[in-house]
Amino acid sequence: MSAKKPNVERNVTINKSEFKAAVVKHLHCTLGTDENKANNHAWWKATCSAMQEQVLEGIRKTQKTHYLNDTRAVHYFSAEFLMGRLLSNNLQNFGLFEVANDALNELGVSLSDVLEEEPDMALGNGGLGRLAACFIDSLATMELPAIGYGIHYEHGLFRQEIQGGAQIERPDSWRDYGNPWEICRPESIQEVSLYGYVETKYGENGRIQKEWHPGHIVKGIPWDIPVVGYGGKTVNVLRLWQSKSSGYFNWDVFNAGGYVDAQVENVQAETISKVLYPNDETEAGKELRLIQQYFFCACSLKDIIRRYKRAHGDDWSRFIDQVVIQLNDTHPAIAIPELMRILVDRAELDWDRAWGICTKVFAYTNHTLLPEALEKWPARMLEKILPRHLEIIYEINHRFMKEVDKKWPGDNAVKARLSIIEEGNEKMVRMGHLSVIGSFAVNGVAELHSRLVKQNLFPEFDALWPGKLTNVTNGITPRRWLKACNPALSKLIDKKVGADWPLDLKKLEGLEKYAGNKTFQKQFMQVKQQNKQLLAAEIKESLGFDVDTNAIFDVQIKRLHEYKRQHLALLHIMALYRRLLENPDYDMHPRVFIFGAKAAPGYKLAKDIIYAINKVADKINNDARVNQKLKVAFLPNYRVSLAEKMIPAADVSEQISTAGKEASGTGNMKLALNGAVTIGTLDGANIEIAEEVGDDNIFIFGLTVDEVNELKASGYKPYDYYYKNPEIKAVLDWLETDYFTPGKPGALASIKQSLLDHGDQYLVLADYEAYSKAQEEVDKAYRDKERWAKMAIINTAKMGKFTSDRSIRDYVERIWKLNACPVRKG
Ligand code: GPU
Repeated sequence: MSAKKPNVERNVTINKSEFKAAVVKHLHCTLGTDENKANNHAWWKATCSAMQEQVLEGIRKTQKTHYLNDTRAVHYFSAEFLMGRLLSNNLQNFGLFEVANDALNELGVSLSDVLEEEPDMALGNGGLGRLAACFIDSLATMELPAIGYGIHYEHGLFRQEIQGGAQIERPDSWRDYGNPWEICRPESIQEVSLYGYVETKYGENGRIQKEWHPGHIVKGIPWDIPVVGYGGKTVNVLRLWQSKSSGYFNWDVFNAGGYVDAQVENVQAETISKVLYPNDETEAGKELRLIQQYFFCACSLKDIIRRYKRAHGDDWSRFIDQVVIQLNDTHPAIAIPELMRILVDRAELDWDRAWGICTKVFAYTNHTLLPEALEKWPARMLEKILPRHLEIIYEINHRFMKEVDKKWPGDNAVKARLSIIEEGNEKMVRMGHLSVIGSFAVNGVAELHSRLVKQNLFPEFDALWPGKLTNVTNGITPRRWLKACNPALSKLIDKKVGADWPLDLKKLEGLEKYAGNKTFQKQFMQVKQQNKQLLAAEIKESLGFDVDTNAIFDVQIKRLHEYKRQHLALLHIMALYRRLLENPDYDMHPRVFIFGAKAAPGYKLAKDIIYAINKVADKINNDARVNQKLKVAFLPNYRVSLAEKMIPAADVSEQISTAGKEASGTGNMKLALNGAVTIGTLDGANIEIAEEVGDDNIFIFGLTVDEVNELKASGYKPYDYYYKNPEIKAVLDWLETDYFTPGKPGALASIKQSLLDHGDQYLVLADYEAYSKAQEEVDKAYRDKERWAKMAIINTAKMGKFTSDRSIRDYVERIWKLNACPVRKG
């Protein structure tokens, strides 16, 4: 094996016949079935169990090594981890993919069919959750001591069905038939308090003591998901907490004959980890969500402290050397007052010492500037659920306000802006402010975004603590997002630059010298063609129609949000349709527009946009006048495993958010890595992608951040564009007819309304013409086969910067100060 993969030293050696024997053993002894009866699902489970033998050995060795070396570790706190499927990834990372493939083959089973049996582990909404998954992959690959902490949601992100064009949400049940990867750790159960009141006591030395008398106690049960690094040496874990009632029965009620009533408390406790909130970049202010956040933070902190005390007893002096906690957005910000509570109320450290520890342990990543996504909790809600934490937050704020007064004496306006507490009708606690104040480092996720965080979101914090606010540009794991999802391209790359690019993505630059080479161009585009055929088959199976694989595959995949502007793409599609109807000879290369997007269930306009895309698609796909040149495919239930099929097949990557709104984007990186050319705005990481590939290899259009601000300041009037541009007028008016929704005129009118009467917040109409022109450039470029092949190759070649290994290296060197801890055999 090591001869085939020279640069990856592996810790696992198991051959085909041993793998076969292990699979059969698990089929018999774990699943109680046999080769003749087993269906693909059983084969999947047996294969996972065979892998899990290797995985558990890896976890044991890793944990022992970390313990013996008493390592400093990063603790990645995130309410979301969007892991997707694990079997193929674990096989790849252990270097056992071919072994498993051959072993199953000999058993008369197809590995690719077996892989399709695995439900996605969708414990996240979108980019933020997938970033967490890429980061823990990189951490394990780079042999860094790390643990992910999150929530063991029983139901992950909803499954999307499309009925009559509209999104319907169905519950996701990733563990309905058991999950072979997770390991329950009852020995590490924690208890978490909620509600109740705070008692103030006076100690002997006059010291004020606070005691929280909770009203409820719930149990947190840890489930460990293995995180296998590439090479199979380090296997870290993702520890997810499941909530349970602390006493299975309330015996008093039970004995009084209230058996059924006693269950109510159980149900309430178990509700905490029941379901993932499906909102992306909006805050609901729901009590249950705050409880979820506190629940997993409190469990995780107890877990960290238990581990620390095992090595260091009650000596807190080394805590900051051993522990760093990264807060993935503000969702886990409540961990800051929780650690203060533990240190001050429980460990009885004085406030300043406790605060000194806290502010050396936490670091915070901001993922958005959208005001509706910046978390704020009503002080009254905090007081009810976490009364002691609210007191601690007030104390943190009180001391912070004194610091502000030193810097800006008597300036009440600056105090109001910087205060953790927002005064108003209802007092609110600003979790972003708490996070900045309680952390030693704060980062945005792309250069532009981080600059805007400093300039617009937290300008005074930047002045107060120069250097605290910084940038770490996001990244993606090339193991999942190229090697595993695009085996044909991976093999072609191996031949040109060697096989170690998954660990050193800059090696892809070695492809650049072949970008103009006709033979290589042909090979590269042949791989693309193959991948397009696979996606075409998926479209046929899922939607029932054929698409021409010679057409441009133009892909927009991401959560549905107005700022991401799927409706800009839609208006352009309608315009192309109209141009083709008006002029059947309208000169364009055939194109298939392919979408994947879930809308938050309560986000009306987002759902309307999905409906409109599907209705327009129906009409176009069935209109023989145009459907040789134009097709639209909305693939339902967009998720990680579907992304893995769409991304390798994309020619064009749509990254068309309003400048300043997309913090980074990571789909942009995945698509470019797989040889798609971006059409995009100067937003988020698009800017850095453009820097890498060069202006000739990307289609940039539209307003810049400065131009957006100027236009808004000068009073943006969307009606001007409507009256000035007849195409805009025609397509917007078209939405109001019943052309796309026979018998239901006006069914698509809300989109027009939002763009005209509600002010077009995201400047869709202002950018329309530039977008439409850029699309003509795309069309022209694609028709020049050599030019396009060269562009596509350069995109792949220049994505080295965007490996999540580089992001993690940035965090490690500039923020976490961690050392790798190699795990060896034995
Ligand atoms: N992001 Br806040 C989410 O996916 N969900 C959220 O609730 C928030 C941010 C995304 C950003 O929109 C995207 O630009 C970024 O690439 C990603 O987080 C990871 O940083």
